[in-house]
Amino acid sequence: MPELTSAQYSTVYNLLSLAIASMMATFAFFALVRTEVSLKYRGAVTAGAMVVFIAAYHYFRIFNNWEAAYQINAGGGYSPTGVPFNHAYRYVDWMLTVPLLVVELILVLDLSRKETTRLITKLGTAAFLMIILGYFGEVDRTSTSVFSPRGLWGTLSTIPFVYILFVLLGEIRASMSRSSPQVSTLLRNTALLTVFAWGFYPIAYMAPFFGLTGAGAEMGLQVGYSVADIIAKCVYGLLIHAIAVHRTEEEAARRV
Ligand SMILES: *C/C=C(C)/C=C/C=C(C)/C=C/C1=C(C)CCCC1(C)C
Repeated sequence: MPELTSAQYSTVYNLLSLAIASMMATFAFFALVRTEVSLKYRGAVTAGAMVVFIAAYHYFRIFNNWEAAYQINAGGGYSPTGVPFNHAYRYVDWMLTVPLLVVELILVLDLSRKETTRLITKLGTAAFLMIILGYFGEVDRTSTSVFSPRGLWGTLSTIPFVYILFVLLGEIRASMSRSSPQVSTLLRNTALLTVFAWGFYPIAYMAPFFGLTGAGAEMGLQVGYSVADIIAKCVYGLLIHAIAVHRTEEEAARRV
C-alpha cells in the first residue's frame, strides 16, 4: 500500500462512507415501497433490495479495512500499518450483486416465464464468470504489462462482459418496441446507465497498464469504484423500480 496524503486518505474515507449511506437508504426505500408494484414485478424490486443490502455489508467491511490499513504519521500524512487492504471484498460483492443486477433488469422486460428463466440462467452465469475471471487477474497487483496474468485474465473476463451487454441491449431494444413511451424512455436510460457505469470497471482494472500506480492511482480506484457502485446499484435500482411502477399501473389500467 502506498503512503497517502491526508487529502487522499480522507477522500476515500468519505466516499466509502457515502457509499454505505447510499446503499442503506436505497435498501430502506425498496423495503418500504416493495408492495406498490404488482406481484409480477415484485421480484425485480426484491432483487434490487438484496443488491444494495449485500453492498452495504461489504462497504462496512471495506470501510473498516481502510481505517485499519492506514495510520496518521508525524508529517500529517497516512502510512500503511501493515494490515493488508483486502481487495477480495469488492470481488465477492460483485460475484453476488452483478448476477442479481442482471436478474433485476430481466424481470422488468415483460418476457414470458420461459424466456425469463432462459435469460437469467444464461446471463447470470456469464456475469458470475466475468467476475471470477477478473478476480484471478486482480490478485496480480504488480504487473504493468498487458502481457501478464493480469492482462490475460482481464481479456478473458471481457468476453462474458461483451456478451452480457450485447444480449441485454438487444433484449432492452425489443422490450422498448413493445412498451409505452414512458417505459421505453426509462428502459433506454437504464441501458445507457448500464453501459457507462459498467464500462468504468474494466477501464479502472487497466490503470496499471497505463502506468497509473501509487498513491494517486489507489485513491482514484477507490473513489471511482465507490461512485460507479452507487450509480450501478442505487440509481440503476431506482430506474428499475420506476419501470416496475409504470408497468404495474399500465397493466392495471388495461384491465378495467
Ligand atoms: C455493483 C458492481 C458492478 C456493477 C460491477 C461490475 C463489474 C464489471 C463490469 C467488471 C468487469 C471486468 C472486466 C470486463 C474485465 C476486467 C475485470 C473486471 C472484473 C473489472
